Amino acid sequence: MSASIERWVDEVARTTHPDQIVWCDGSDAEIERLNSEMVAGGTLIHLNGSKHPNSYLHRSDPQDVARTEQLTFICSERPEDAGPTNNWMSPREAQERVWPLFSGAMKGRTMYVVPYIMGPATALSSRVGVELTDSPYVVANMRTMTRMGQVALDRLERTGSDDWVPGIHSMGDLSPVRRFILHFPETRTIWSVGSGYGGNALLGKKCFALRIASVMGRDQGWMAEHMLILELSSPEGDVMYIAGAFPSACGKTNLAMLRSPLEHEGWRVRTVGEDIAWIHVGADGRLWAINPESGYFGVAPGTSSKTNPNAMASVRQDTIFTNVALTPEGDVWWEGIDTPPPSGLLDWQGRAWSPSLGTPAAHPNARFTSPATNNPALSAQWEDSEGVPLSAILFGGRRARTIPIVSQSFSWQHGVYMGASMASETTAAATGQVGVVRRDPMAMLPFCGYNMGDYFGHWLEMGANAAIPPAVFQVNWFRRDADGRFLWPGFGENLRVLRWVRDQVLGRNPAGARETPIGIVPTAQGLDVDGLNLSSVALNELLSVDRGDWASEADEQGSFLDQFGDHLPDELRREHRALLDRLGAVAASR
Ligand code: GTP
Ligand code: SPV
Ligand code: MN
Repeated sequence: MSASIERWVDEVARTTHPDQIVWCDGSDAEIERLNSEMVAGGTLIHLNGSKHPNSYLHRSDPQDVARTEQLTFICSERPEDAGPTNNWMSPREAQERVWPLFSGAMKGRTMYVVPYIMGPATALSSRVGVELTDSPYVVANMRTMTRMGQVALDRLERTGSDDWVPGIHSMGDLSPVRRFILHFPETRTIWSVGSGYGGNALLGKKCFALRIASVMGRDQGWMAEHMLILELSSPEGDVMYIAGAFPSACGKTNLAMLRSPLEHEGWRVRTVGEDIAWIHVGADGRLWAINPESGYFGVAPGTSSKTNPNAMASVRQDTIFTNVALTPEGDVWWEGIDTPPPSGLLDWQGRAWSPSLGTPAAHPNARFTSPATNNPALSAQWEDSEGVPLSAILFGGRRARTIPIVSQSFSWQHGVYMGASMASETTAAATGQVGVVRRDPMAMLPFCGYNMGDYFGHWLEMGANAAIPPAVFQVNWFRRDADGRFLWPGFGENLRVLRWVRDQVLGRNPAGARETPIGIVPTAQGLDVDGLNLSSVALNELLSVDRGDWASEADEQGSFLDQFGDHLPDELRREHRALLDRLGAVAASR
């Protein structure tokens, strides 16, 4: 056992005063014991084993159901290193204001020592973390989401490395007034207090694998991204890997698990990852991606056997459901699942519920935690040590107007501009107003551990270092008609867009694509919409690039990027000017 870990555990225990300390080994016996303790203590409900074997329901504190971005800080020495889009707190203020919240915080509780690996156990690019937590629910989730326990200590021992990321987590008193999620990029340390919710408390996920890892990637020449990774196979036998950065609750899990409507023809989609990608330049000059996680912490509402059959199969067993509704038979229910709500339902807070209440039965950010190995569409390559080579990167978001269903960038540089300037409507994955359009560069606004201006520079550099960078696209499944209805069926039918992307990558689309001021967009014939019952008006709308909408869009992009000042790479300023020029050229030609 690593002496440095033991020393740190002792030191933290001297502040937090747990009743006992338990080192987690990740064994079956251990999780069975933890689960029965939580059931006995009332924090887990055992679900009906004939509906969901080995599965549980957890109800959060009603004030603790989503990430709290306003309470999330980057604690670099200099505010400039956090940049204008992050909350900043000096390490000294953190010590004075936040560290005291850990004092005695674990009295009457157990402190679990949770060693874990982000990435496959033997991959060179994997990294080890250790989370100290007083929440057994966090331990149970970390066991599914990461390679957890003895396997992580073994990796340190085998590699002779003492390089691990420390994270301290306490539920505290769960008051949002005393809740802080702090990241120290210089010491690569994480402190989280006052929340038990996923992204705030499962420190391997957003805190390490994105915020701290993005800093490591900047320093070491790789990238940590909020991206799905999927494998697309065609009837011709070629296989292509595509990554996609969409903001929280904007469709990564669903695209990564897409069930192809044309499976019988040989069009297949398989999942490599559904939330996070770590990306390296390969010896062959391509970008290679691994999924550092081993489970899915997915959005429940909207998930059904129609929209995402692979997710429904994945959550059939070995799953922790959080903040869904409970049926009298001990089954789970949420809005958008296959069946109408049964009577006698208890809502996500355990209160009697009926449709007449007009409130959702499941919390809109209710989640499932399932092992990746439950996914019937898991790629055979999902834990390859080298990762998979990316042919394309998609940037996506929720936009009711303006953004066409798909467009391709003219170059890597223009693709970085597309990512840096993208926006999306806010969702229930974070507390605050839902449905407000905000800029969310590369879907990383809440997850970049350093100045995003420098982050854009890192993207440009990664493309320059790759002889064959992926093609870059922007997609939007969420455009609406005048009555507010989605114009595009989405889900499985997104395969049609993936096929257009593949054709573009293979250079086979001469008649199916046209240049517009914002990028290369399908022609009306270019996108296969056979059998969709899509009116030509709807199709035109999906493919349209409206000059007026884009004039204000480009303006907003410009003022957003301006805030990065000297940190904004000149290349992006040039791309912005080039976009304005192209839009102006359209204006002049009409
Ligand atoms: P995080 O886990 O928060 O990072 O989210 P995610 O990007 O993985 O989002 P997810 O796939 O879980 O989708 C979030 C919500 O969007 C769910 O309610 C889905 O049903 C819905 N959704 C996903 N894909 C589509 C689509 O193609 N069309 C429509 N209309 N809705 C979609
Ligand atoms: C997200 O909000 O992007 C998620 C869920 O994937 S959480 O782990 O809570 O961040
Ligand atoms: Mn996410």
